[in-house]
Amino acid sequence: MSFIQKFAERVDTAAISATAIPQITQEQNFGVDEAYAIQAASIDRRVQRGDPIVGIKMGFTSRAKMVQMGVSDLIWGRLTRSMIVEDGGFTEMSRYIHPRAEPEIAFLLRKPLSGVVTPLQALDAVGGVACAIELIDSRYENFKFSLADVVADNASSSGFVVGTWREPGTDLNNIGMIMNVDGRPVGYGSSAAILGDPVRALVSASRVAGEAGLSLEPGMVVMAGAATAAIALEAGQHVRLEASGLGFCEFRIR
Ligand code: OOG
Ligand code: MG
Repeated sequence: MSFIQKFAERVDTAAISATAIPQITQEQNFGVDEAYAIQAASIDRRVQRGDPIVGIKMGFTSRAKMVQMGVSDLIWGRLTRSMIVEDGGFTEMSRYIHPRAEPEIAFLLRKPLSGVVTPLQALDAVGGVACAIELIDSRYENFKFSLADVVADNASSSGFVVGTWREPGTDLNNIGMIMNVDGRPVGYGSSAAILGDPVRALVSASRVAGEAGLSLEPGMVVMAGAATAAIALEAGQHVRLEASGLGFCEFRIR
């Protein structure tokens, strides 16, 4: 078995069993290209189990996130169907190791998108925009990793909640975002923190998907990355994101 397959199985097992593992780069050093191969192989195991890819997520698209995690390269991961958490619904703490929530913007594609595009071309492929919360849950102990580790671990992604889709006409470059936990505001940000405009995250998503030979299809979702640092979660909490002009989305963790 190649080391790609070995580590793909390792991160996949850690994810499905919600068990933390040591950083895999401590065992064997590898680069970012190999890390994406591990990610692809680990997600392929899920797809084989009947859990299809429903979109992609961008990560480290804001300074706040780069500073929080000490990583300064843009990364991406794959979203699969089992990661969907219903807006207004519940998710189980037992599914996670040490989950965190992030305020994000999501795009719903109405046309295929792949390769190098302009912001206008990217927007032309969009059928809806919404506020969204990503649940991240690094499979590594203490939420500590190198760039290659986190890429191999599907960019820490473990779930996502999307609010009501709106017409894509909405200007996205200065959406005020407030994260509330149990009714108390715990984080503030603006969508401007996401590469200056979340549409740029969509442009990057198109490029990286193209490079990976993955085509983003109509109906798929692209998550633009967090506008603020992530918030650590505890069982019993109610998490709600309010986004000016985009309404809100929320879930409970039990
Ligand atoms: C990596 C995932 C980063 C974002 O929105 O910036 C991310 C991590 O922080 O564990 O999802
Ligand atoms: Mg995120």
